[in-house]
Amino acid sequence: MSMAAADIRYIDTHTAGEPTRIIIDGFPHLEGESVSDCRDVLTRDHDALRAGIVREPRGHEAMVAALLLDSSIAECDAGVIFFNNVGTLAMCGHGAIGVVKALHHIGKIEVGGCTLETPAGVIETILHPEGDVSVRNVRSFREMSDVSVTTHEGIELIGDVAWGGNWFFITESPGVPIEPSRIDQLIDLCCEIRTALEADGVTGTSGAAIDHIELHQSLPSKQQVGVRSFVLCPGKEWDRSPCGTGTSATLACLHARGQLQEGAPWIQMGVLGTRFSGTFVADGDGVYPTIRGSAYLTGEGTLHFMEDDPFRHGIDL
Ligand code: PYC
Repeated sequence: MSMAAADIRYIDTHTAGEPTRIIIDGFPHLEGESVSDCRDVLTRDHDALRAGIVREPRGHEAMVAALLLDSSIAECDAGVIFFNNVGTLAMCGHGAIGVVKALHHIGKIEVGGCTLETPAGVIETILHPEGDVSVRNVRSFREMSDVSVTTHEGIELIGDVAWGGNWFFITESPGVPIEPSRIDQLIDLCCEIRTALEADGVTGTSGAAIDHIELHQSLPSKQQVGVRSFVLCPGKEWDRSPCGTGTSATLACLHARGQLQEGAPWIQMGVLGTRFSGTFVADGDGVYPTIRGSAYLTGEGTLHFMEDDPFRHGIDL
């Protein structure tokens, strides 16, 4: 009889449509002084297990996972490493909202505050009595403004490079409406923008790859201050949620442009029409953003990875 090489216990959630698989037990121990160190160990030693957890046939290409760990920082309730179908993420806003709901579901936290250590830094969350969750993200900032890129099809775009826990290039959608019927077109466009940025050597701080592309379109109603956005994640998957780190990067750019005041409300609507609300506290030329949204439990169970299963490390699509 075949042996299970690993049994991984998980809780599945979605935040504004974007899935998060929260790993609560069974992942090999990661030795490191910080969650950021543990992220490096995960990438070095357990990349195949990462892929098996999120990819088909146990998951799907759009799935993001959140591995819960102990944190060595006294004020943190837990550590968390986020990963997707192609690798790890420094931070994940929708994922953090899902983690808080899962921690509450298993009785680890009450309604109220919960502090988490992520590879990008410490974040402070609040599970509100209404059930939605706020995340005060890591310091976010605009790195470069008015960067010009031209895709190989000759579309010229001007955008900003910003950090919101991940690296983003943010620009207006050049005439492609941000709506579900245009998703294939939006993916192709964002892939082309990412390729053009790479070709032009445009990076974040210290040569970091800009692996998230964010397109904006004005909201139809003049009563709401915000945008509709589309985010291409590392790989070729798009964020079903309005993207928490993308919303954070947007708030940093708005602050840098003087277009939104500290404390003023902001709405970021994703391609599915779901929303995050956002606000920020200014910190010099950067901001501490807070995003707020809702997550829902969708399942829980144990993943098996049998030794004789040819797809125990997922299907590399
Ligand atoms: O919500 O920050 C986010 C996120 C990053 C990648 C997918 N979602």
